[in-house]
Amino acid sequence: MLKQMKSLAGLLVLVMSFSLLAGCNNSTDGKAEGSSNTNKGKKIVVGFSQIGAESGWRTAETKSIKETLGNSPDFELKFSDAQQKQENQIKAIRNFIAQKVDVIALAPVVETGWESVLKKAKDAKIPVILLDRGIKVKDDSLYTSFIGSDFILEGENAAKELIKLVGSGKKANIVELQGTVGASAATDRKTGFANVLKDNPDFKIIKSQSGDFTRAKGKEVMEAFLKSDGKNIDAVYAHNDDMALGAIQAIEEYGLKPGEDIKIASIDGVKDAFEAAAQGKTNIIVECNPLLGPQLAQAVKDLKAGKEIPRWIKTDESLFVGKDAAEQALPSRKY
Ligand code: GYE
Repeated sequence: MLKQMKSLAGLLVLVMSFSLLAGCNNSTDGKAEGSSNTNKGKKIVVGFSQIGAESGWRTAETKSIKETLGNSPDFELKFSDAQQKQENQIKAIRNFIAQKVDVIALAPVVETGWESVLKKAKDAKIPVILLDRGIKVKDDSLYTSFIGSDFILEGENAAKELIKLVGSGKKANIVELQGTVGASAATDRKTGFANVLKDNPDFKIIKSQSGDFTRAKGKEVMEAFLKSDGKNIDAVYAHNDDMALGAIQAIEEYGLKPGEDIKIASIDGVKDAFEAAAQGKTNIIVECNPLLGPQLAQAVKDLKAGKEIPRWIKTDESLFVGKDAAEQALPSRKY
């Protein structure tokens, strides 16, 4: 009996301390979420204005930032999704300024139109870090740093690989699926590709239109291209994988074989594109790394510690051509 009572008491103590612990955890979590006072002076508050969720790439970027900054004891992340609209991003930045965040991270949907809101951030002494896309401003001091890829190089690499694949003595009619109009990622990827084509006049862009970086629009535009130019099309250059994946569907529905009858090159490196490449449905993947959370976290920490951070923080990226390369890389793809 005594033995039983003892173990019952032991159990009670255990249960009580457990619920105490759990209660403790809950209340700190609640406070951390609800009021900023608890952690003021400790956590670095970062306001992130994200473009939207138009592509697999962007979803991966959001996840990386939420995982790195959202789960860290060093940061408090304020996240805002602009649903592809610049006006929403401007509103979000104004809110971040009003909330006196420590740093603003901005993934700008387009290149122009940022001057006045960024001037407000500068006047409020809040540094702005650009993430993944660039902007055009007369006053370079309106942002501190850009974290992201070299889109011109990506476009050049896509063109070089496509020429190699088709054969440099051959001719090819190419259709281009552009990204969002006015986005640096679209403008520069177009420029890079065109740079290489200038020296290879047998490779011509016969049609070029925006598919807004989405799968649905990529498919829609490709359907129109096939309707007007059909079997005359030798290759597709898509500014991102999602549009290429839409194009693959359109080509199949048209009755041709993507990756064989029509060669495909695109940029990003999302898993779905690797899966399509492993099946031979697309040919060239130029990687563009969306996992920018750790680099953003480091840049913000350095900035707050008074260190100078590079004007352009680049990411390591690779190229994948053909079925075998895709198959080999697939198991280790992180996004
Ligand atoms: O390639 C595309 C996304 O800005 C680099 O935006 C980014 C691009 C990316 O929607 O998939």
